[in-house]
Amino acid sequence: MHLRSFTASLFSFILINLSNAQWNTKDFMKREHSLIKPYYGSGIDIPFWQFTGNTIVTPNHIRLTDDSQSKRGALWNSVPVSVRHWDLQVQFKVHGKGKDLFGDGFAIWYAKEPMVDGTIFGSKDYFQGLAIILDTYSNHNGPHNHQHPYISAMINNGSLHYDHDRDGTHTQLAGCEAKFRNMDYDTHLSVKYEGDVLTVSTDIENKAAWKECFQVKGVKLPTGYFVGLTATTGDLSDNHDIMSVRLFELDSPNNQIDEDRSNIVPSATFFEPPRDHIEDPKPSSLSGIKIFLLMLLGSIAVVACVVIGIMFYQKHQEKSRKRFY
Ligand SMILES: [Ca+2]
Repeated sequence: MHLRSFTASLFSFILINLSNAQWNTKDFMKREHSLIKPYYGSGIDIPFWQFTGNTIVTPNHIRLTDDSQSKRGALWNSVPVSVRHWDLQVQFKVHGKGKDLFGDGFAIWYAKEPMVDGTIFGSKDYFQGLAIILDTYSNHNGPHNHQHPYISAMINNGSLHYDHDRDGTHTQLAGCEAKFRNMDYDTHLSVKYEGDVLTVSTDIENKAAWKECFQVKGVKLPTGYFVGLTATTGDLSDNHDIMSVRLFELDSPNNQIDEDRSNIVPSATFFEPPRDHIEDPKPSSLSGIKIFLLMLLGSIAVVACVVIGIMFYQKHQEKSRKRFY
């Protein structure tokens, strides 16, 4: 073999391997589902994205709400996600003047219906899909088992209602506390959906590493839904800023051939038992009967004791009388 052709074949061999290596790379970013700065002033479209409400576009971030009352902002990807396994990474910043009182928070969506106004952090209730909720304000005045801010996941087939009064604890799959507010450095969240396993991780401690918030197995989501980010303020407020969104396509686990998921309904086999499900005190008929029966038994026992006591006393008296006479 000539040195020249040998060099050429060696070169092509390296090239083929390089391209193979590239195809095997797990982190394959989908540009049509990603949002990377710089952004341009409002009025100019962002490719692949739509926004509504009070959303403000600046070169460095997209502000879903500013730190003022009764605002709502939404940012939705206009291309449905066709990949089956993905990792959605969001760089965000939630900050404001409030030291103890702030809200309400924001939500990251993988939902059937984008751009629909509603009551769940700026999108519709009874939705179909997945919501990752970053709730900064605790609406629940009763006993809470967790602190806020709190990150939780909800899967909905369109039939479930998100209950703000209980901070969604009755419908959440899982959750974790996460102090992501008013940080000087960048804060990140990863929503990974790979082989029916949903994993939510955070990077909010400036360590440039993911820390698992929770993982739930048995989550079934269809393809063809939309990625969205929405936020609201009410009486309390915060700036809810999105710096970037990146969706990476992941290889299917074990490289198996995936079934068609385009027409399934979202479902989850595992729901967390409601942790704050402490009912407000109200009269219960069952416990009323129980209390009545217990009191009745108690009275009978007391009467019986008194009667037996009197009988003993009388017998004792009789005995002592016999002794004296
Ligand atoms: Ca809340």
